[in-house]
Amino acid sequence: MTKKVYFNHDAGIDDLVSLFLLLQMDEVDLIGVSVIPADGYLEPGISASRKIIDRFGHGPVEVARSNSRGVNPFPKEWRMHTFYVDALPILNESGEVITPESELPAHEHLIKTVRENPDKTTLLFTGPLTDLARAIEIAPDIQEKIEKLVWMGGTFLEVGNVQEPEHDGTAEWNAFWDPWAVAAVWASDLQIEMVALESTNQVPLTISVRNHWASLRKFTGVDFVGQCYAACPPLVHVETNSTYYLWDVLTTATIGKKELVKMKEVKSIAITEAPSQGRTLISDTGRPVSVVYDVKRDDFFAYITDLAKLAK
Ligand code: AGV
Ligand code: CA
Repeated sequence: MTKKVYFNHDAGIDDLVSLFLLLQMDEVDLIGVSVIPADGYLEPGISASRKIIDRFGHGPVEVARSNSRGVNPFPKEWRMHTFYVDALPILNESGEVITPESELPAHEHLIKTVRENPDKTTLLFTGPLTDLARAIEIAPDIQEKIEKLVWMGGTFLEVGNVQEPEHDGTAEWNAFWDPWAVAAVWASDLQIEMVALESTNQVPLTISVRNHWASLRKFTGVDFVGQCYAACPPLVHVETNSTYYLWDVLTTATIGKKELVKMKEVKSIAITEAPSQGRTLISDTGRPVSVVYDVKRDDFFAYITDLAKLAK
């Protein structure tokens, strides 16, 4: 049976690669996409999403534009990546864009799509949770029609990936962009599966991964993935906060193939106050979330590379 999936992403490289991979999964029926301008820019994010669906999709999917804005902006250098993907020749070869943009803002588009789906919807979020928090605030009824939320975000490690003045470094960026949205979703009845930094630390983008994709570039889809990731520089001598992991792609892969990861249930709270804004913390007083704590690394890379090979 196919899963009905709604995808909200924030237009980073791995968000856009995730969209491409979702479109190749037999077991996934993608019923809607929306873009939030967090770790990317909105205009090229909408445009690149529509072109990826045109080029690599198998039917109509609407793309909606978020009007949500975060409290802690992402670095501009990272956000610029959206423009590089949108400008890739393979996405511009046809010279036209067919996939429609919704007239609704993302959170309303999410509500409408979930309500109109006769089945339950799986939500995939690979950026901040703002649009979901707003959707359930104005339409709490949709929760009953949501199978689960699969989210790339948060960490239970002591050290996250936010290195900013006035922050203690305990948060992950998607949570830090809008800490109140995390708290609102934590307060909901939704079932939550979280791919946290402890999960993605096992899948860094190494030179050997890049070279493997390069060796397979005769496959259009594998070449596309390699071209996308070429927009972020390979840093080999230092592990900095700009080292790239396959954060969102791992999260997306768990939807197509659950066996790639091991999950455990913990209880968690979401912190909104400085200096730990956006921290997700294990606590007996918290709400249950399933977190990925182990990845079959080789199987994961084989799975996504095989999916990319399928693309025509
Ligand atoms: O914190 C991980 C999230 C993921 O959704 N993003 C990137 C992924 O899309 C933020 C981020 C952390 N470090 C980054 C990020 C970096 N070095 N470059 C770009 N984005
Ligand atoms: Ca992202």
